[in-house]
Amino acid sequence: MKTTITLNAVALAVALGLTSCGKQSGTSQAERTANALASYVAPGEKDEYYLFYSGGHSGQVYVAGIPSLRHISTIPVFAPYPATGYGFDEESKKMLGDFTWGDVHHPALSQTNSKYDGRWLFVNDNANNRIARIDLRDFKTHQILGPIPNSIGNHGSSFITENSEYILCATRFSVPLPKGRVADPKDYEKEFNGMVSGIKVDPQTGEMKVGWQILTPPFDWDLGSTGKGPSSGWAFWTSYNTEMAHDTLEVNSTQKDRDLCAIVNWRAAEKAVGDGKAQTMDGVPIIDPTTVSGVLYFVPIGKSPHGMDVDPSGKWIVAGGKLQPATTVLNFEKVQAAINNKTFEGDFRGVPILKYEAVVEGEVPVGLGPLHTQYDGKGNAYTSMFIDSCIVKWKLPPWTDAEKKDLTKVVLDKVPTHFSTGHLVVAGSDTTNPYGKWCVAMNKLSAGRHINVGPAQPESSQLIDISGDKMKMIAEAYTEPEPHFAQILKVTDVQPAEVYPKDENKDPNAVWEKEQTGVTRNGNQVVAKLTAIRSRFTPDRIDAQVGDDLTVHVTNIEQTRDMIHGFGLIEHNINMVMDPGETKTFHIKLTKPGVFPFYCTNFCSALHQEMQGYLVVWKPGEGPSGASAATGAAGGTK
Ligand code: RUQ
Ligand code: CUA
Repeated sequence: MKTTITLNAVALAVALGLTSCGKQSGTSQAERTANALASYVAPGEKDEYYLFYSGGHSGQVYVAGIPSLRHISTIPVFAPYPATGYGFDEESKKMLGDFTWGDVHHPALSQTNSKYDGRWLFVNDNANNRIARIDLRDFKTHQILGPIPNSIGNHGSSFITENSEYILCATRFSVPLPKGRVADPKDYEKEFNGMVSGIKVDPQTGEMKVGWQILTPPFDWDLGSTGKGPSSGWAFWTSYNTEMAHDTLEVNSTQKDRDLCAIVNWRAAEKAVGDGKAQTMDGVPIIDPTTVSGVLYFVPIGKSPHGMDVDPSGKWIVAGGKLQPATTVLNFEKVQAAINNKTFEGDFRGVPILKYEAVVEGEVPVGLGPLHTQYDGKGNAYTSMFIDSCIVKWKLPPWTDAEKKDLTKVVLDKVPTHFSTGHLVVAGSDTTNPYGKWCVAMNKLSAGRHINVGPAQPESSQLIDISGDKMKMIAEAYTEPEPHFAQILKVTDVQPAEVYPKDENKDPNAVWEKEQTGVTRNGNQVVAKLTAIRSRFTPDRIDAQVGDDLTVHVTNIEQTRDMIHGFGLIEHNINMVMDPGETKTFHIKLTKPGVFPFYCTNFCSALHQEMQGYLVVWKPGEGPSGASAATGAAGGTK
């Protein structure tokens, strides 16, 4: 009951736009000018950083520049995206499988020695239990792994280990396992389980596969992060349903003052599997922590915590208690000592619970609704406040005795945000060497701070300069639904390709010369191989018949940057887009007779409009037939 009142008060505060962080600053003319210049990137100049932010249930990843906050590019991941032809050619269709959407939450840049190595970006799909890998060589999705077996609600993910050995994931939901087994939700505690998954990443190629899993009680695992330095080999997750409620979670999962968070020794998990201590479920080695010790520990954290973020030194782990006006700081050295000395306060289903007082450094009174914490590498932490709508800067330990006695003293600064900040990101926070300088607040509500676009409002991102003692709100931009976490990468730390070099195109159906192009028939299999270059397709005519299986391979033989061609086929729901040097393929069954123009969908030259051709679908038995006739029908292009 008490909780309901609290939550209603929270909702009211949000609705009224009340914040306790003080008045909006930065409005004097001099400040406006300074802020404008700080984020201004003049025409022809470039941003200094990439901001990769999750697109939530749009299923995509968006790329913006910092400091301009301009949207630069969309990377389609879990949903078709006609603008780049994603989800129309055979390869991307196969990656998407049966799904046309996903729910992207937490992007993770690949790391070597706990620093970004500029190779890959991994993102999770909360909805369909998948992980995708974007290659930063071409900013495209190259693998979608999943649905992951024995995993439901892949939200506590994708957390990358210090040398990209694993993507670690924890389940938001619990179900009877293996998937497909049915039990009554009333028997939740007995029949349902959650899971922590270690997704193994190939160090050379980035190719992912499911490594192992750790069975957990049916808590709802929330956000987490991975260790480094002293906490190397460990990972941490909060949970918000230690009550193991299965209905009316708003009330029933907020009963306890502290929830059990998970401390996972992933190196020990890897070793346990190597030592044959796992049992297989749905093809995956599963570790049961009630019988395999040293893999999983619990620690109580108040109250309904959300983020759990390891600082750049690897020593401090900060959890944000959604319903407690404080962040909890764990000291990993104390965690290690508590494990070694068995300083436990009992166990839950055989998993030791670390004694709270033995591992906690302090609770910092940051304000209402602390969610996520980021770091600048200079001893400061920045916490997003969902209810107070602000970012709070505070000082990490070590603290003086006076500070320890009164931790309000370590709260250094607050800057209001608009409104209801979810995630925030500080450039490089999850590495040992944050770039610092910039923080981006990702706000859930923009509440009409923009020109009116009807009842649905965009989310907002706000750029905050954190280079000085006081944070400075610099700029604001609006984003597609719905940004969760983001990563910031220095532009000079990645080297994307400008074209696909011809000699690296290994597609067996790539064609580069006119003589290699054409249309061939084998039974009812018709194969067309086309080149695309400003401003023509060769051949520009494909003859086939109703009932044929048509496969079309198009190679963009340009080797000039940004010379992109599309292949849109009228009334067949096909739009492929080929970058310079790229070959793409689509396959369709021809079901209706007619003459169907195809055309280049990506503006490429003054004669782009002329870049077109015809697919002639004859009735069965009509038109040119047989291989030679079909080839000949390429009509003068040979
Ligand atoms: S969660 S607003 Cu999906 Cu990242 Cu914290
Ligand atoms: Cu090719 Cu437009």
